Amino acid sequence: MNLKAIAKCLMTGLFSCTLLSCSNVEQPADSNGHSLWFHSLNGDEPFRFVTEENPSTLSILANELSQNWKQKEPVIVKFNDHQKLLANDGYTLYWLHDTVWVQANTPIGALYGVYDLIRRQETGNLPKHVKDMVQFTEVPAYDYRVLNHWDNPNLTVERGYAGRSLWKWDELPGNIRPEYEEYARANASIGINATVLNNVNADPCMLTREYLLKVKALADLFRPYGIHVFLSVNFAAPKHLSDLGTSDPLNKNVRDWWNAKAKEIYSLIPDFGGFLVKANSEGQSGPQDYGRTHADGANMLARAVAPYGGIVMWRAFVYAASSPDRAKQAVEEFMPLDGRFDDNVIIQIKNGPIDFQPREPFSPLFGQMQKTRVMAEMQITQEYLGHSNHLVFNLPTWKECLDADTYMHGPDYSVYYITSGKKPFHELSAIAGVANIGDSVNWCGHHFAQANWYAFGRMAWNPQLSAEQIAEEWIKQTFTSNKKFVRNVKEIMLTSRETNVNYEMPLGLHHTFSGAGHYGPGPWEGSSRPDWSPKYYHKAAADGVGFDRSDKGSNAVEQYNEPLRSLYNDPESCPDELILWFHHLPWDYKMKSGRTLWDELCYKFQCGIDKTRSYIRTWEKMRPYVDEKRYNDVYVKLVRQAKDAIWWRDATMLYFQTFSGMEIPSKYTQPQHTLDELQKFRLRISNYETPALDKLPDYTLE
Ligand code: BDP
Repeated sequence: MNLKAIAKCLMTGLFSCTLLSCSNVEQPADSNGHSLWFHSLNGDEPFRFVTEENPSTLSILANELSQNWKQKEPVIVKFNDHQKLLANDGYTLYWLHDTVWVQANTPIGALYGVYDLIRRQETGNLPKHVKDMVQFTEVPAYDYRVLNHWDNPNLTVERGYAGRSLWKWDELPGNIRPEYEEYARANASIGINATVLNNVNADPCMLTREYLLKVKALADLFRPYGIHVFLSVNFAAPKHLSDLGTSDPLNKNVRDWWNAKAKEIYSLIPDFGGFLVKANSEGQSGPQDYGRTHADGANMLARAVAPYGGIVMWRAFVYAASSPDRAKQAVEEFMPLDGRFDDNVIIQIKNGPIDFQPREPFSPLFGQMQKTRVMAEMQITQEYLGHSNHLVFNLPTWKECLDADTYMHGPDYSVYYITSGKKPFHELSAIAGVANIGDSVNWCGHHFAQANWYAFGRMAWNPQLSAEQIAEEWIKQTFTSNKKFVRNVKEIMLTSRETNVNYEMPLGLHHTFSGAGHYGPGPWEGSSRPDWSPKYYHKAAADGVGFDRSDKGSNAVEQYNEPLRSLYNDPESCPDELILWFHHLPWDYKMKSGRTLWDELCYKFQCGIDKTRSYIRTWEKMRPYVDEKRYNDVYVKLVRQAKDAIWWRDATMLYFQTFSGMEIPSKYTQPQHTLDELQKFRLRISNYETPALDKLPDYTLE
């Protein structure tokens, strides 16, 4: 019965009819969220994997079809080596003579095609009337679509908020948990084809024989799902694991050590992907310890893996304590080395110049390196976005970076264009996401955090898919295709990123986090290292707020190509959402809206607060369509998110008030705690914990 009919029943007094129709809504069975986006296929029933000892990609494919293809048309899989278009894991699906054909060059391409078919079926996107031939061809945008796990051998996960590490190093290689294969299947279903198993702050032990055998066990399991295993390596490994006493990349013995290590790895794992390296950053060792450059270090490792087809992903996340503007450092350190990296080195650059903030401009390094392969690193785990307590669908942040035009040689040089292999020197392309996966039953801590894993994979396959399409696919497969549910939940997801920016750091503010776990606000905090303190970033003072990166300040704008340089340089033309990133402005500065900067900040925070409350109300209406368990899990976290939104506003604006002397307008939610109370509050969590909901400042939601 539709709404109009219900209204008519009410008007004509047929009330019992309405009640009857409501009680007919069947409550879905409880779910713990373990089945991810396969939920619509068989609820929480465990998937039956191929029982053979070493299943091949083709047996996995056949198994998926036999368990999940529910249509009457048969599916035929066809291989055709001559289809150049289909290189790199691509496939074609077509419907002809009441038969569905999956055409690919390789078994893994065909498996991707089968997952696509099943996705179309589950999201209601199969062609309806197949009179003429219908055809879809899909080729991934990036060669390597990589998850970076920041997992440690002691089972903690740096910035991981979903329990402990999925990899039970202490049990491997003997004990193979079912989750390992579930993980591989989930990744394959969204096109992810590479995984870096361990933390970029790498423990040298990962390269010992003992650990390599554990890594091999996982690689063997992942192989038929098309997933290449990589390792993060500690640059000082030769010094730690041998008696060489040095890790100097120009030392012959050190180079021999790495060559021998690569040979050993490839003898165990022939399709090993290569190395990810964090060097000379945040205390990690690197070539600069020996007076050498990033290129010297990267090329040494690249030459060790080159004979086997391996690659090196070398991170550009570098900064020194002494830097007057940390945002400038990657360009300063890497630009002089442009063109000096070997062909199998790719520089891995975080989306923004600082560190995965709710909003940053794209890293200017993308628009500068012209003779070096570059890739983007996104953060899936919500280090700065309320951990696994907040619902934040972060795909819009990543797309904002990929869609940004760098103007490298004039217009139409987006980050996507530059990184996806469109340029001649760029045959090698990759994109990475820092994983949000742990051993918690629902994999990611928050049921909606699964959407970020899903979205990263789908975007890495095709960055041109809209956030709306990806969100909708995920909702339908994870919950239900009920129209009302899809429409409402999609609205929450698609607005959640901007909401998060508004309640945490609007108008280009950044890093106002408390150092304790990067969860709550701490704008008043200082630090032994200035660039680790919020004060360094917001620069709030009597004369105003914001970091002056214009040509009158640190001149970081200079690292952007025109017309961006001029656009960002002038507060009149700088987009509002980045204005305090690039400018230090008086509290009464007149914004484009006509409001003063102070009022605009109050307004933006209030938008964030209001929106988090609206999510609670929307979710309450979704109750009939979602199982009790997931409904409640999400509900309590939405409530906490709304409270945290007020906490963020109170902490930031009450602290800024000590400089501005201005009031929070009475039409807005008024603070419930004093600045003093908030400053006394201490959150004690490590960098691999998310705070318990009842350990956070108390707030009342009216
Ligand atoms: C920062 C994290 C830190 C990581 C570092 C990195 O706070 O834990 O080690 O990035 O990316 O976001 O290396």
